[in-house]
Amino acid sequence: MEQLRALASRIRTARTVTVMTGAGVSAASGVPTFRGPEGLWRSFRPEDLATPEAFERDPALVWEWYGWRRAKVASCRPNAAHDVLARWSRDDLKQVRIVTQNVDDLHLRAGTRELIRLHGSLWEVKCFNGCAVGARAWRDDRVPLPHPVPRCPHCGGPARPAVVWFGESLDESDVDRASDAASCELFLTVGTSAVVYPAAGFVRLARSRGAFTAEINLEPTPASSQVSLSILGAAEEVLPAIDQLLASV
Ligand code: BV8
Repeated sequence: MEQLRALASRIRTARTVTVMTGAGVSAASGVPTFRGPEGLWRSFRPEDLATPEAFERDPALVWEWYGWRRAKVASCRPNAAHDVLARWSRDDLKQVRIVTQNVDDLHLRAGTRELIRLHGSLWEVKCFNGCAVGARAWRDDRVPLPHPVPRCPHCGGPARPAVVWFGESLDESDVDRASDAASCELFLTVGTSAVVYPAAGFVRLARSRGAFTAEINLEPTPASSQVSLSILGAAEEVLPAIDQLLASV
């Protein structure tokens, strides 16, 4: 409880707060995490399927995996962790920015303002060949999608999920916005194993710019030794508890 009070008082006094989230924030909604036991699909690790090479090899298999994840997320709802962060992001007295690695858009469904999505969205699609018009992602919420491999409506080539695959660079404007957000008084990382880069590098960047850094995670991570305060716990319990403390004074 002492740690929660310490973090709550830091949040209370900070004018600029940035929260970086990972799959752990959506776990309580029923969305499988990446490295948790339920992260495996069939026998594939995410890193095996979330690559341009895997799509080249077998686009139908990759789309089957993304179809499975879309159906799963469509049956889920934002949880208390998403709701608290969404409310903080709408607080006009404080600049709270949410940066996420998640592609499930549950932060958006919870009403988060100005969400910075580092790795794209399961609900957006773009042209695999990157044709002139199709390179710009479009939204497609249909579950299931009508074809095993959707086509680009502009060039007729295969369409792909508009997510950032391993070995692909992130969108420059998202990285710039996330870097700006790392200039803050308090940087909080929640529900991430902190192993995927460049996302895992932002806590160190924030610290190097003088931010007080903190972590909320079910288990220790490589970030635990980098932050000033590491709280072991479930996001859907710890965030509402901190929110209560903030409201109580
Ligand atoms: C790139 C979209 C330029 C797709 C994703 C430097 C060092 C080492 C490697 C690299 C490096 N730089 C680049 C690399 C390569 C690579 C990388 O980082 N590899 C890792 C595996 C070592 N990075 C890239 O390829 C990036 N691109 O760098 O481009 C370049 C290119 C080539 C070479 C050099 C440079 C692109 C990375 C983005 C990939 N796309 N997602 C899709 O979703 O299909 S990443 C994906 O995995 C997620 O978006 C997320 O980022 C990551 C999963 O991590 P988490 O979200 O943290 O989830 P995880 O399951 O791991 O952990 C959950 C945690 O929550 C656990 O700790 C658990 O205990 C906790 N938890 C569970 N329940 C709860 C909880 N906590 C609280 N409450 C709970 N209830």
